Parts: sequence; C-alpha cells; structure tokens
Amino acid sequence: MNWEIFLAPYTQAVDELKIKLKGMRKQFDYESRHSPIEFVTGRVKPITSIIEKAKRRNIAMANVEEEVQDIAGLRVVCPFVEDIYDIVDMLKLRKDFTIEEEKDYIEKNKDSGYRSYHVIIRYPVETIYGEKQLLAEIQIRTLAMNFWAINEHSLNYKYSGQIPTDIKQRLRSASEAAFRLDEEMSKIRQEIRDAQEVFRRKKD
Ligand code: 0O2
Ligand code: 0O2
Repeated sequence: MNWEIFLAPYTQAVDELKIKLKGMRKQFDYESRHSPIEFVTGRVKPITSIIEKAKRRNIAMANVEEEVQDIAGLRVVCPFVEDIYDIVDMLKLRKDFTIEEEKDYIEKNKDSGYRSYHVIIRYPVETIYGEKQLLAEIQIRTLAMNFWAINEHSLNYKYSGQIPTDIKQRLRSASEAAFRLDEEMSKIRQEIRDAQEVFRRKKD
C-alpha cells in the first residue's frame, strides 16, 4: 500500500474542512455575534494508528476507507454545551457534505468518562482522477470536555491503554466534575456573553 497516495485526499479534506469550519467562526466575528466556536483543529490520523485500529477491530486493509471513519479528523471546541447542538444544527444545513452518522457521547458518556458529540460526514474531494467521496469525523466538544479528553488521551498513551484502576476512577470523577462545570457555566451563560459584549465594545 502506498500510504502517501492513499492519504493525499484525506490531507486535502482536512485542510479544506479546517478552512470551512474556521470560516464559520470568522463569520460570527464579522457580525459581532457571540461565536459558538472557540477554536478548530484538524489532523490526518497517523499511519501507525490507522494500522493499529484496523488490527484491533479486525478490519481488512481493503475496508479501511469505509470502516476507519476518523482518518480525516476535525475538532470543533465550543465554550458552552448548548453551542455544540447549535453547531450540529448548522452542519446539518450545509450542502457541501452529507451526514452519515451521529454519536452523542454527551448525555451518555463512554465508560472512560469521555464526552463529545461525533458527526461522521461523507465529503467530496476533487482529485486529479475525479471526485472522491471520503469519510471524515467531526468531534464537537466544550473546552471542559476537551481539557478532560486531552489529559485522558495522554494517560492512555503513557500506560499503553492500560490505565491503573485508581487513576481510571479519578478520571471518571474528573469527567463528572468537568460536566458539572459545564452545567454551572451554562446557567450563567447570558451573563458571560453580556460581559464579553461590553468588553468587545470597549475595545472597538
Ligand atoms: P487561530 O485562528 O489563530 O486560532 P495550520 O497552521 O492551519 O496548518 P493549525 O490549525 O495551526 O494548522 O493546527 P491545529 O493543530 O489543527 O490547530 C491548532 C489551532 O488550534 C491553532 O490555531 C491554535 O491556536 C488552536 N488551539 C489549540 N488549542 C487551543 C486552546 O486550548 N485554546 C484556543 N483558544 N485555541 C487553541 P490557529 O490555526 O493558529 O488559528
Ligand atoms: P486518536 O486519533 O488517537 O484520537 P473506537 O473503536 O472506540 O476507538 P470508533 O468506534 O471508531 O472508535 O469511534 P468513537 O468511539 O466515536 O471514537 C473515535 C475517536 O473518539 C477516538 O479516536 C478518540 O479521538 C475519541 N475518543 C473516543 N473515546 C475516547 C476516550 O475514552 N477518551 C479519549 N480521550 N478520546 C476518545 P482514536 O481512534 O482513539 O484516535
């Protein structure tokens, strides 16, 4: 398998989608409206992670494109939980891709404590051989969910996926604490937005 050739359309898709999602944020800025997007990141899954995931889930190399759905990965990080659902609604209105699947790990978090909203999209990329429709995963989460996930991810890496039980327990309780923080911030969301509005007006 020539990975460079295989991954080229995914790199193209991540670059294009990053511009498009960052564009949403800019549009809110131009209109001086509160942006439901704090920041956007994107990456192409490293080759070793693609191979490891295919092995772990018994996926034949020929089926990797359809079954490893996060080779192209985008992440939209939002200030508040409500913003996540606004973003999902906006994604559903778009005409430049179709939505294949939605996974809500917010209401029902994963066993680890992981929370996020995942949208799998089918995105058309123009290649020198014509259009290629590929899958991409957009993870939408709050700053608090992101803080938890990046720390848990590093621990998983450190312990090669075998996090000791006591640390796992702490992570679950940290996940609940992060979720309570999100709930508390949501309750004072309007106050925070008003304060940011005053700050912005003073700056202009
Ligand atoms: P901006 O508009 O200044 O935020 P690229 O240079 O586009 O190829 P990029 O996007 O820099 O690649 O790489 P990546 O890793 O996908 O995204 C990193 C972007 O996310 C950077 O913004 C970071 O500033 C932003 N980012 C990462 N972590 C945080 C965080 O905790 N808080 C905030 N506010 N932003 C974060 P850009 O791309 O420079 O654009
Ligand atoms: P990366 O690039 O290291 O983040 P699975 O078989 O459960 O791994 P599935 O069913 O294809 O994955 O999709 P799912 O469960 O929606 O999760 C895909 C991605 O969501 C993961 O990618 C992670 O980025 C993130 N994720 C899911 N569960 C957790 C979790 O418990 N903790 C953290 N930190 N992130 C999680 P990968 O493959 O791990 O790749």
